[in-house]
This record gives sequence, C-alpha cells and structure tokens, in this order.
Amino acid sequence: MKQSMTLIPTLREVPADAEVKSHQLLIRAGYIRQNTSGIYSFLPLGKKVLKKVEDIVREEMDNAGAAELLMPAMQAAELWQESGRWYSYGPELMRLKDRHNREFALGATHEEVITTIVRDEIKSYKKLPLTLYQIQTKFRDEKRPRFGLLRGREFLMKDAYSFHASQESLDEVYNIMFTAYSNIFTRLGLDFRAVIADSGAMGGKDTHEFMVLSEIGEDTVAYSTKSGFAANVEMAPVMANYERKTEQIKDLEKIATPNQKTIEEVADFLDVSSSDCIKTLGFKVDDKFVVVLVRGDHEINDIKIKNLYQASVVDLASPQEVKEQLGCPIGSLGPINLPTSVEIVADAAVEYIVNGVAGANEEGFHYKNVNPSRDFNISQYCDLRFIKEGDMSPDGEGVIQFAKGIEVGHIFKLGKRYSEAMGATYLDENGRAQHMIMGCYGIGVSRVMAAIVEQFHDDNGIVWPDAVTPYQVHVIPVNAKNDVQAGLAEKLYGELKDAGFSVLYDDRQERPGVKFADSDLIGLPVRITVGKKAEENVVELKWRKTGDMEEISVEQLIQTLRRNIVQ
Ligand code: 9G3
Repeated sequence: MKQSMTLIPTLREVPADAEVKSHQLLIRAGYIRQNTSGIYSFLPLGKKVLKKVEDIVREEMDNAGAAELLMPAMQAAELWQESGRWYSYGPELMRLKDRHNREFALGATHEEVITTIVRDEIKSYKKLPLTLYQIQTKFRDEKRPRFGLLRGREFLMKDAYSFHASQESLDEVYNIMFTAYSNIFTRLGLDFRAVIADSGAMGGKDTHEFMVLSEIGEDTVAYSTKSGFAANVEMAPVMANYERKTEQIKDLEKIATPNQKTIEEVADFLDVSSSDCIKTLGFKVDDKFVVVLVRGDHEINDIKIKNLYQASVVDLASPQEVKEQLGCPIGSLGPINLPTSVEIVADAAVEYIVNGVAGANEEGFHYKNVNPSRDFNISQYCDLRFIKEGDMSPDGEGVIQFAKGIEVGHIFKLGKRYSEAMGATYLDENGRAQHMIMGCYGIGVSRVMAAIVEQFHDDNGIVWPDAVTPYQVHVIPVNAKNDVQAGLAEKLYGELKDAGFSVLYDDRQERPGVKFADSDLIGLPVRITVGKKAEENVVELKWRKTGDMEEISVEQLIQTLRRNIVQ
C-alpha cells in the first residue's frame, strides 16, 4: 500500500483526553478516531490490525470445534423479557424503538438470541454438544467510557456459546476453550494470566478471566510467584496455616480506652500490634444481622460472606442498626457477651489469637487478654478475608503477589440459567425433555488491540508483534525527488510484495525526519530506508523492536527478512 493512497493521519501532539499510552498512540499513529465518547472509527491501519486479531481468534475457535455464525445486534425486547434481563439491566442496556413503536435492545451480549436459535433447531441429544460463535459489535452504555478502546460503548467481541446434554460434556468443552484462549493470547504475544474468577472454591470450576498484566488494568490479580495459580483478588481463597503464639494465657481484663475507635488507634494506645486485635463488624446479610470477626491486620471480604450465606445482598450494618441489634456503638463492638441470638462468624486467623484485644461492647472500653476459645464461641471459622501480598499461595507453591490486569477474555459455565428461561430443551436417550446445559466464552477483540499496544510500545510509538502488525515492512525513500532512491524504493516495494510480504511504501513528499518519526509511531516490525547508497544497491534495515540498524545489499534483503519476520 502506498501511503499517498491511504489514510494515516499521524499527530505530533498527545490528545488531551487520552490518559493511557494505548489510547494516545492509537490516536497519534492514525489507527483510530473517536466519533463520540466511547465510540470509535477504525482507520485503515486500525482495521487491518483488528482483522489480524479476529483471524487468530477465528482460527483457534475453528480448531476448538466451534462453528461461526452471525447474530443481529437488534434484539426484540420480548427475548430479554423472557430471560428477565429486560428488567434487571439498567441504562447500560441500550434500548430503542422501531417505526411501529416496537421495543428492541441493542445487543450487549447474545445469550437470549443464541438460546432461541438452538431451542428452535435442536431437538435431540444426538445433536449435542454444539458450540457456536460470532465476532460482532456489542453495545453497552458504560457510565464512564475511558481509556479509548479499553472501555468503549460500542466494541468488537467474539462471543461463543456451547450447548450440552451433560455436565461432563460442558467440562470438556470448557477445557478445550480454556486451551484455545491460552493459544490465542500466546499467539498475540501477550503476557496474560488465566485467573480463577469464581466463588473462591480452590481450583475454581465455574469461570476464568484472562487478564493481560498492565498497571493501568482495572482488576487486581493475586498470583503465585512460583506456580500458575492466579485469581481475581476478590475471589482468591486464603489457605494460610497460622501459628498460635506460645505465650501464657492471661486473665481477661477490661480497660478504659477513651476515644480510641479504630484498630490502629486501639493498638497504638495499648501498644500491641493490629494482628493481636480482633476487628468486629456488623453485616446485613440479606435480612439477617451477622457479626463478623477478622484479625486486626486483615480486611473482611464481603464477597466471601455473600458466598458463605449464598446471599444476594451483603452490606456493612449502619451504626444505628448496630446500636439497635447490639445496644452499643459501632466503635466498641466486640465478640464477648453478645446476646446468644446473635450469629458470629470469624475468619480462620482469629482462632489463633492469644491474649488479644477486642471491643468490650461498651463505649470507651476494650478487653485485653482475649482468648477466642475461652472468651466467646464462634458458630464457624472460615475463609472470610481478602488475600494479601505475602500470603502463601493457596496451592502451596510460592507466595502471593498482586498485579493489575486488563480483562481480555472471560469463560463461564452457565448451567441451565438461559435454557430454562427460554425453554431450550432436547429429548434425551429415553425420550424425556431435558434443559440444555450451557457455557459461554467471550473475548474483547477491540480491547485486545489496545491491550497489545499497552504491552508493546516505547517512547517513539507502537511496536507491533509480527502476528498482528498491519504491514510487515515499511519502505521509505529518504528523498522522494531523487530518481535513484525513488526508483529503487519503488522496485523494492514490488519485489517484496511478490515475495509475499505485506508492505507499506512511504511515497509522500515529506522531509525525512517526518517520515522516520511517523514510521516509529506506526510501529511496523522493520523499516527499509533507501538513501544515498541506493546507487550501490545498498539499503538500511532498521528493526523496530530492538532499534538495531544494518546496511544490506538488495540481494540479501529478502532472505534476511524471511529469517527474521514470523510470517
Ligand atoms: C447486558 C449489559 C452488560 C453486560 C451484560 C448484559 C456483562 C452481560 C456478562 C456477559 C457474559 C458473557 C457472552 C460472552 C462472554 C461474556 N455485561 N455481561 O451479560 F445487558 Cl448492558 O456478557 N456473555
């Protein structure tokens, strides 16, 4: 492609509203342009990269035995009413009316649509399992679109759905998809982690997120320094083996702690460490009031409380609710002498506290020398805290570190949630109607493009991995007015294309500095500069990734490229 024939509007200055590198560089290098908040056009270079990402996703989906189809973005409201999600989703679900005033959703995802297709077409267990996928535009009216393609309101997603007659069959396809996703992100050159994102059960079975590590990621991944363990920090189970201090158990003692409310204040006042303190909090778990204990240096993980009680809503109780329930102010709460009707659960670490400190359920007083087994009884000790950096990895190998991540993929075992809602049944081998078991598997294709730029750029611009670069070779004559240079550049352009390379030829009448700066910004893997030595049939090669430069004869050029560019 000649640059004079395409559209690559590079910019010198950084767009004001672009906060992250991928957003800045994709705009400056002329890959995308914003239409309005969260909505982008992909200019020619951007479209080429998007297609490269799609093609890798498509190849791996086909290898995984999934069949590609294409579903509509316009979805009849009735479908979402049947699944109930018409009512459960708020303004994030884009809705519109047609000329007959009929209501529609703009597809944010396609569980309803795909389930009705399969419901209507599949009647026998012999036709299962079936995995279908599409690569299609999604609409989600994000409250705060930001970071360019990383969180848009219209974006490209690959969404796949699998249908099964048994859990084993779902497990099998889920694992196949897990492998396919690992292949995809490896081929894209991304440093990613497959992260347990389910309700904390070790070796989680229900859902995994695929996270690209990046400090601008919105999610926090807890991962092991030694093994492949990685979990969403909210979900990470804690498998710590705590030590009990060996000191002599002392008598309980009530002490005045005037105006000392927080754990830090009390620990400071009594000159003990927060890990010897017991933090006592009241929670509303659905409509139940529960007292939760956690060691003073740990944080309570309300998602784990929610999972423990299989609750739909878990909130910290308000000060007045605590006062009503326990008759004391929230800052003096403690586990000792609570009404026996109050349910108390504690994180596992609390059990190992010796001669600790806890609130006395009386304004301005605490207990010291608190020993759990002697001074209060716990209905159950369980894993209720957030995992921390430095904790042992739950799989016993290595230590937990945190990293920020960009979620680029998410795979789920859906079960019968949608087949029951939409009445998708098949006749089993005994002729009995059964609801299909489903899985679903998403990749944010346009988000992946931005995540790649986040991981592959330098001060001068984007550094595309070979697998997704819009073109493989950039041919640039230093002086387009010099017949020898322009002539050789034109010749190389043709020869390289004939040799099977994709080539971008900068035939613009621009100063060399501008062309070189643009070339670094655009980020193709290799640049061939045709300059003064053109009459000796010598050109200069510059590798974008390393910056290495070498002079090379035209004869050697093609095999040198063949040796260094992954086709
Ligand atoms: C909506 C809106 C936003 C949404 C959803 C529905 C996220 C929604 C979860 C999924 C699950 C999987 C198939 C591909 C992989 C992900 N945000 N999700 O369902 F109406 Cl406005 O999309 N769907």
